[in-house]
Amino acid sequence: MKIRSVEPFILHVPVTGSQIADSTHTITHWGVVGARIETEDGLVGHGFTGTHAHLASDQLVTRCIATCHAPLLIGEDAGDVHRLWRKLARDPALQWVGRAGITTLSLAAIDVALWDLKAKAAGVPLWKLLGGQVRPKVRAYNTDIGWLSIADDQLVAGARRAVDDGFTGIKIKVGSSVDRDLRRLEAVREAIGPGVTLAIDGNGKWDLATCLRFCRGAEPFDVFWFEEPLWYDDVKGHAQLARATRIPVALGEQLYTADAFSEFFAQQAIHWVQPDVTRMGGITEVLQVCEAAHAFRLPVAPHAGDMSQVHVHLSFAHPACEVLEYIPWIKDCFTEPAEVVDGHFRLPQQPGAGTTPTAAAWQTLRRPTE
Ligand code: 0YR
Ligand code: MG
Repeated sequence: MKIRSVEPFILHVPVTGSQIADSTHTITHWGVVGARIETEDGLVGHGFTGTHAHLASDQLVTRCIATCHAPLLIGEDAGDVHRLWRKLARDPALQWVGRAGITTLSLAAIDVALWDLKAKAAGVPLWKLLGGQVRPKVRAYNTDIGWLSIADDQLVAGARRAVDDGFTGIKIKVGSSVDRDLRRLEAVREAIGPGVTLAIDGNGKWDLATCLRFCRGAEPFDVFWFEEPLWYDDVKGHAQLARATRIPVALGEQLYTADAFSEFFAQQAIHWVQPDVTRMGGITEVLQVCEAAHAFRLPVAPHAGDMSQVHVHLSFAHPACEVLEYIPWIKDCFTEPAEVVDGHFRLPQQPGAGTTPTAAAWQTLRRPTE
């Protein structure tokens, strides 16, 4: 399993409709920015991070893959995932310029590619390597019906449609104005009835005072969790909010390290743990967060920066993973799409991590890496 080459790639994939918005971003495409690693015996692995498809910033990641991380990998045994993770994550030159950020996204792509290779070499889907199937089903919740850019009547119609399609959980975005968001929350709860879990996501927009006011109004609508109510890194603020409201607090999609999660655990500032293999140092580091969460008896709901191609393997295999986000934008770019049937993800069958692009996606969606 000697590594012969590490090549970066960028795919830009359109979102549903022409664009979507949450409280902090409006986007037209999802960026699949990654590494293709080939071994001397001809095995190929793919891993990627998820971006908002801005070519110039995506190219910072591909540059890191090609010129900083690739040279550390050539000639190494791809099977030594943990050793290579440390070699890259603790490289003195890179650590000095970025212990988090672009270097982590690059590391994420490479780590996932190494796990993809490992599973392919063993001839098994990744979930088998991660300990085997721990639960019969992985419940999906639908985020794609809940964007802030969707008008009120369409939001309600979409929520109903998702429930008719078999989803038992949905998530809607908040963070526009307290009045508008409460009105939308109430309308959606009324449309879907009491039996469907309804989460909300603020994407870090509001301050504590606004969150407190919003939560007082939202509590009657049985909110499953309030995700990223406050600025991503604000441990103290989330701890205060968690004490002040009955609504559980969820976060983690913007945290780069296991250390960052530890701080939220220690301060009781989090109820739902949402690590992302595309944001942290890949599967290797997300496993560490899942183990820590499990030890604290906190449930994990991985964030879909990978649009659940990789996280579905983790969710079938790790006992802490309770529910998984569904956004269908990029699934058809892969040879085994993360499909949901009757509100649950299908168990992956193909060897690997679910990251192998189709020939069609590879030909039509690629953008220049430099
Ligand atoms: C768009 N999921 C999220 C998208 C999504 C974001 O900005 O990146 O809404 O990743 O918060 O839970
Ligand atoms: Mg979110």
